[in-house]
Amino acid sequence: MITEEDLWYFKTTGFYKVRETLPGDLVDRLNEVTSRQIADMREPIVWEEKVEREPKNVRRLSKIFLRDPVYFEAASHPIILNALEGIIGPNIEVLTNKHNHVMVRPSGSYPVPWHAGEEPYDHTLITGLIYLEESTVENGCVRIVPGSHNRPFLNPRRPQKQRDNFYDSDNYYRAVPIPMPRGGVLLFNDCCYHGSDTNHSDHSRRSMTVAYRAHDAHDVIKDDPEKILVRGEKVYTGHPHPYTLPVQE
Ligand SMILES: O=C(O)CCC(=O)C(=O)O
Repeated sequence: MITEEDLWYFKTTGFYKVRETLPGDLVDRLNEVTSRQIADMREPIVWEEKVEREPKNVRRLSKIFLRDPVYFEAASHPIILNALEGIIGPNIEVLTNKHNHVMVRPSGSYPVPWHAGEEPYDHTLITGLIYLEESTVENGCVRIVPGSHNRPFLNPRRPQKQRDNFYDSDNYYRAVPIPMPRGGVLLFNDCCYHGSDTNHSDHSRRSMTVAYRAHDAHDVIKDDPEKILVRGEKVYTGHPHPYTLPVQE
């Protein structure tokens, strides 16, 4: 569980680095499955270069929860859910229609341009980055602009285009790099601006990206196929519609 002090920092900066790491054997299995998916070039894939479709050019594997159960095992690991429970409460869902991918980031992989995943007025969405490999400044670790989830100005959520210069942004000067160990888990408010630099090493830099949200207690329809409950229950606390007035005596 995260402490009150951790929660204050999370609310202020927008991110939280989980202290424990996932078990080594789970990370090994994630890597074995991922290596197979890359070798087989199993679609859907986002390519580094669309013209050269070969394993060394796999930038991102999409829809991972349909590929192998090991990805869901990692995404719903108690180490992650315990931390999330301290942030978004006991009823936690994983979204299958947001993120749900592995960033492979092969050697030379071009930057992830600065962006914020959600508008700051949206229902809080927490992004979980689960590291299959160590992430360093050299191999293009994620950089987050602390506090940017609380911005009071309506800047565009995606101020850059896909191949824009990573350094040509105010976000670069405001951000902090967040190196992470193999098996590490980084949680952040998806409204934060974030991005990652070119992978300057000669290895890949793999991480899973997962979207978590508190179950919406006001939603009447509970069987949304794009939301999987991973902890707690689908409670309903809204006022029923049509609203029935109390019977007058
Ligand atoms: O770690 C990275 O390279 C950036 C991850 C990210 O922004 C994403 O997967 O949407």
